Amino acid sequence: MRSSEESIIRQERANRVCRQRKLENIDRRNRELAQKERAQKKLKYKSKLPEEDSEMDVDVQPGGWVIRIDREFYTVLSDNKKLKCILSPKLPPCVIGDLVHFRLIPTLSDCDGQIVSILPRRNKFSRGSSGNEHVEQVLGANLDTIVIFMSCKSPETNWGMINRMLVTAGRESISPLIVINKIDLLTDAEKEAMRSALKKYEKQGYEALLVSVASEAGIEELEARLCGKVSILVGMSGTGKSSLLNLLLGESIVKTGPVSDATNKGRHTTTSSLMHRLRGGGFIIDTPGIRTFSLWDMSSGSQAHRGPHRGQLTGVSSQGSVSFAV
Ligand SMILES: Nc1nc2c(ncn2[C@@H]2O[C@H](COP(=O)(O)OP(=O)(O)OP(=O)(O)O)[C@@H](O)[C@H]2O)c(=O)[nH]1
Ligand SMILES: [Mg+2]
Repeated sequence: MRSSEESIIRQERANRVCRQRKLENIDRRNRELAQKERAQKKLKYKSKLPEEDSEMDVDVQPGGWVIRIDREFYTVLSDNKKLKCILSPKLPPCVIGDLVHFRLIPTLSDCDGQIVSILPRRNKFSRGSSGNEHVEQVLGANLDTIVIFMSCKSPETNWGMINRMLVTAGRESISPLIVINKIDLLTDAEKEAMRSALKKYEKQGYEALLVSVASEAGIEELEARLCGKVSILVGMSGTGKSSLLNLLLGESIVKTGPVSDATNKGRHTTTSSLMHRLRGGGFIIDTPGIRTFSLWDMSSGSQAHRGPHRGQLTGVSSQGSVSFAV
């Protein structure tokens, strides 16, 4: 194994320990807060919201994990409970995967509380927004794996998007996993051609899998790679991200939709990102399909890839072909 890879793995392990400690601290604080709440239950709540400045110190606020975002509401997983929160107007928007502190506000009628701080992110997966690529859109934070989820047909594999996502994952030192779905639609010869296309990536140290959610080919191996990790599923609409999720969860929880016959493209069935707990351990985020993935932060300093695949990938948008620096 290359030494740069070893150091990335070491770093990832250290990150995971660090995150585990943060979660343990959050659990401890939550228990302390629950004790306080029990003691306060006998007192009547004030009808007005407390001023934010008069809150308890942030260290004793309960903490949790942002697992869903619906417009102005954030679902925070805390102590195995899902709480609906609004965001303090003093904060920038949260993203899925953010670790946050919040305060419970029993006087609010349509939600449980308010997020009052966001912990520093250990990494983030961003793109240039589809409307304006000079504006950053963070798709997820505090991640172990980016699952670049494409289909081989219906819709066709977008190699340029795969390459740009690999570059982005490398910059943030997040492990990428290329998954090509719907291999049940390929002839044997087409499967072979796809395998050899992926070999180019594997030779450079990237992991790649061919799967079929429909026939469940390759799904066991994919599930094993996701086990115990925080992963995000990203790719074009219609590639089968939500179908995979339903298969992994063992029930049809997430809405899926057919690919358009006219355009061979997905219909953007999933409209908001949502994090799910995997049966074998770990979490996975289903995201809405994306039309474009433009690299975020093209400044010269960020051109040097910081990830395990430093400087190797050079071709970023050619259809069906990739190029690597020797
Ligand atoms: N043939 C075949 N079809 C599949 C497979 N996986 C998913 N599909 C179909 O592909 C279509 C799109 O699936 P979805 O799971 O909704 O795709 P998605 O990536 O979540 O799409 P968005 O939510 O729009 O991003 C559905 O009709 C699925 O039944 C597969 O392995 N083989
Ligand atoms: Mg979907």
